[in-house]
Amino acid sequence: MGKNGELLVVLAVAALLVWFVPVAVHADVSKNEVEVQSFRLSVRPDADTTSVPIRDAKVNVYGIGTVTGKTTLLTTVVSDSVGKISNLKLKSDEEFDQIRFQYYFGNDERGYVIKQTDYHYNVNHTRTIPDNRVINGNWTSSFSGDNGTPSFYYYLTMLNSVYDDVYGNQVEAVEAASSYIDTSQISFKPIDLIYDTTIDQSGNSFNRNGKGDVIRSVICVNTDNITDWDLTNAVTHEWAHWNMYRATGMPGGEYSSHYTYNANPEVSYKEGWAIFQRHRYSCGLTNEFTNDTQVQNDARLFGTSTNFTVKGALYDIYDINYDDYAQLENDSFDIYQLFVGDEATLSRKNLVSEGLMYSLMVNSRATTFEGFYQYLIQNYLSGTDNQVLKAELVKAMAVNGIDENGNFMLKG
Ligand SMILES: [Ca+2]
Ligand SMILES: [Ca+2]
Ligand SMILES: [Ca+2]
Repeated sequence: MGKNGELLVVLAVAALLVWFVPVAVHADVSKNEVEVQSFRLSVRPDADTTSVPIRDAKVNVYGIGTVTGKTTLLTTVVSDSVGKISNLKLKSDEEFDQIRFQYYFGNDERGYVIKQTDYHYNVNHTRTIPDNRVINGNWTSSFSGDNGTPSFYYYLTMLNSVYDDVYGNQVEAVEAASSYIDTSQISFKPIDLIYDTTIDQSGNSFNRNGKGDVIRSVICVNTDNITDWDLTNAVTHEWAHWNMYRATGMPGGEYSSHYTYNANPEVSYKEGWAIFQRHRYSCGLTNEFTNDTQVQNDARLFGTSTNFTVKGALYDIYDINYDDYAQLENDSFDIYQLFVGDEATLSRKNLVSEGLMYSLMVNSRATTFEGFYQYLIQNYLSGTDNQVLKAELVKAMAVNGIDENGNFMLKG
């Protein structure tokens, strides 16, 4: 090859380089791909209110071709504990120039916030994909439409967070207790929450046979509940009914008030359990004075088959004597010292104790407080080693007017 020939080869190689480099770059930003490095969606009703992320929630991610008119589902994921989805490299057969994030208020594991038509509430956030085909950022929006005002969507977001916390706490508690008690019979099943302004009922409820078009067990949260406190109380109470129903077949049931005598002790137990769970979730082991001493200070409750009496007795099995509270009542029994005993932080004791109570509720299959109590005695306090602790339990129950067999002393 002569000099001219070599020059031609060099030029040809140079031309190839010039030709290939742009192609390689073009392949990196293919118009049928997108990279979601990080995306987070938060909801607020107005510019003056702090936004809330939609966390631990199902998210459908779509690619939309505005020219082709085609929408393709790219993936379905669950947002993390701060409402974020991240590190996704997504591809479609079609080119697309927009990306849509469809957030639901729940996930398959715990359930969703829905209407009584069984419609699953969701919100959509659509963005034009930038030239580098990378999505990265946090967005805050208000949503409204046929299904609600901006405030309503904000309450849906709060309800999602509350339910996420309640569910997570229960799962964590059972896990924490699993070293000390048999938890093999425990599983969690999802249940949806109906939050719907068209429901005509004053309170919240657990409906084992469904509600409206929903013909499966469901929880109804009244839409008058709009604060974090009210939503938490509603969810913890009805969630407790759902879990007891799964374990024992006990549905909700009629009662006049938490203070009135129930001829059927099953009513006092299942309602007392749900009130205990609601209260326990907010106050934990450090129960307040008025609550801890409620039963002995109210003649309607002491020794009588009422919802509050059972709640008080369950709380005393669970709570610990600590600091100033040790002198409040003659209750030196607690479930933690029976099953564990080792020192731990208050929050650790709280979690383990809740897991123990939940496991006893499930394992006993009890339908009355007496059944729960007898299960505890027969399985864990009948040995000669345990007579001191058993005597402490008997004393603690006597504070509530419950006898050594777990029966109401006066009326039950
Ligand atoms: Ca008490
Ligand atoms: Ca106690
Ligand atoms: Ca107590």
